[in-house]
Amino acid sequence: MHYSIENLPTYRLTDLPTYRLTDLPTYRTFTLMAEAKPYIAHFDLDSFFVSVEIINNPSLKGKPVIVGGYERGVVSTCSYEARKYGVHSAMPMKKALQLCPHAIVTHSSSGQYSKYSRWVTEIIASKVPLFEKASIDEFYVDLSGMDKFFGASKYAQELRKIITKETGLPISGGLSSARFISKMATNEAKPNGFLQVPPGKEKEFLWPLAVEKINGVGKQTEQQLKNIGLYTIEDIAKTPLNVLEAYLGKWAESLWQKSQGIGSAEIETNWEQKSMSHENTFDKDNTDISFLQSELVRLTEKTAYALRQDELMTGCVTVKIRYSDFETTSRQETIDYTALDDVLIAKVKDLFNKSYQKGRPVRLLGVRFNQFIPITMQMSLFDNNVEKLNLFKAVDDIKDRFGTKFISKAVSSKGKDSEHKKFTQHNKKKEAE
Ligand code: DCP
Ligand code: MG
Repeated sequence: MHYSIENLPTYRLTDLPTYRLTDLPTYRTFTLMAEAKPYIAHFDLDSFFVSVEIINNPSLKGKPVIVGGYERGVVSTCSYEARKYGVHSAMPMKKALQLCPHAIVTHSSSGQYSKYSRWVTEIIASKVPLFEKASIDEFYVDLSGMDKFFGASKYAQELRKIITKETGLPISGGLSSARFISKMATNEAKPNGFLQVPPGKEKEFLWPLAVEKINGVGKQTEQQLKNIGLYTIEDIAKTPLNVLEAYLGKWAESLWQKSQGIGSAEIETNWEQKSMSHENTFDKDNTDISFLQSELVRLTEKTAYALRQDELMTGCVTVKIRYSDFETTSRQETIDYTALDDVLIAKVKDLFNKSYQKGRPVRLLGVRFNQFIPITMQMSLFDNNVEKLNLFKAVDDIKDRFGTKFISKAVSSKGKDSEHKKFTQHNKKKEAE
C-alpha cells in the first residue's frame, strides 16, 4: 500500500493521546525494553536566507548569491554556487568578493526569514506529533514508532517534499538512531538531499568522516586532535578513552561516545510551551503613563536579559495589564525573532498603547516572551545589530558581576516595588537572580 503525507490525516499532539506517552520518562525505557531503535530525523533548510531571496527574485536561481550586510561586512550565507569558490557564512564580505568577484550580493530581509521559518514549523507541526525546532531553519523530528506504519525513511522524505512544494524552500534531511548522527547525515546530504543511516550502520557512516564534521568540534579541538594524529572519526574511536582524556579533558568522553555511534535520541518536545516573564504588582494603583512606560521598559529589560542568558531569541511578545478592579487583559503579537532590548521595548510599548484604556488605574503590568529559538547564528538576521547585541551582552556581564539593580537604563523606574518573578520550567534556575 502506498502512503504519502498528502493522504495521511493531519496530526497534532492533542489529537494523538497515545504519543503523549513519549512525554513520560518511562517511554524511552519502554522502547529500549521493546528493543525498538529510535528514529530521529533532522531537517535543515538549504542556504536558507538565499533560498528566501530567490523566491522573492527568481532570476537569482542558479547564480552565486551572497546574503550579507555591507555595513557589517560579513556573509550571512551564500548559495551553493558561491560555496564552490570557498565563500561561507561569517566570512568577511571583502574576502568573499575576492574569491567570487561575480557574486550577486543582496541585503538581508529579516522579516521574511522569520515568516518562512514559521511556515515550515507549521507544516512540520501539522504532520508529526513530536518535533523540536532547533534553530531558525533546523528541526529534529521523532519518527520512532511511525516506522511500523509508514516507514520512517519514506515519511521523512515525503515531509521534505511537502515542505518544498508548499513553501518553495529546498530542505535536506538525515535519519538515524541519534540526533548528532542525523544532523551529520543532513550535512552530508546537502544540498536538497536525504540520507538515512540505518540502525547498526552508524560506525560505517561515521568512521570515514573527518573529525571536524562532528558537531561541536571547533577549530581548536580539530587542531588538538590533528596534533595527536587523529584525522578521522575512526581514529578517535580506536584511541583509548584515557589517552583522549589526557589531551582533551572532560570533553573527551562525549566525543569518544560519538565516535562509537552513541548519542542522545531525546527530542525537546515542550519547547513550544516555554516562556519567560516578569510582572510587577504596584504598591499603589497607577494611572501615570510615564511611570507605566518606565515599568514596561524595566520589565522588558529584565526578561530580555534572561533571554540572552539562555542564548535565545523570542518570536512572540505578550503584555499583561491588570486594572484596579482586577480586570485583566493580555495582548500578544508575533515578531521577527530577536533578543535585542530596543526592538522588544518598542514592541512592548506598542502592545501597551494598543490595549491600555486611558485613565484606568493599573494594579499590575507583565511582560512575557515565548516561541524561542537559539541564537545559533551571529545574529546576522539583524545585520548591523550584531554590534548592538554585543553591547547588550557586555551590559549583561556587568549585571552578572554587580547585580541587575546597579544597571538600568535612565528610563527605568527606580521606585520600590513588590516584584513578582514568574518563570516557567525553562527558566527556573534564574529564579535566584
Ligand atoms: N546565518 C547567519 N550567520 C551565520 C550562520 C547562519 O546569519 N554565521 C543565517 C543565514 C542562514 C541561516 O542562518 O541562511 C541558517 O543557517 P545554516 O547554518 O543552516 O546555513 P544555511 O541554511 O544558509 O546553509 P546550509 O544549506 O548549509 O544549511
Ligand atoms: Mg540551513
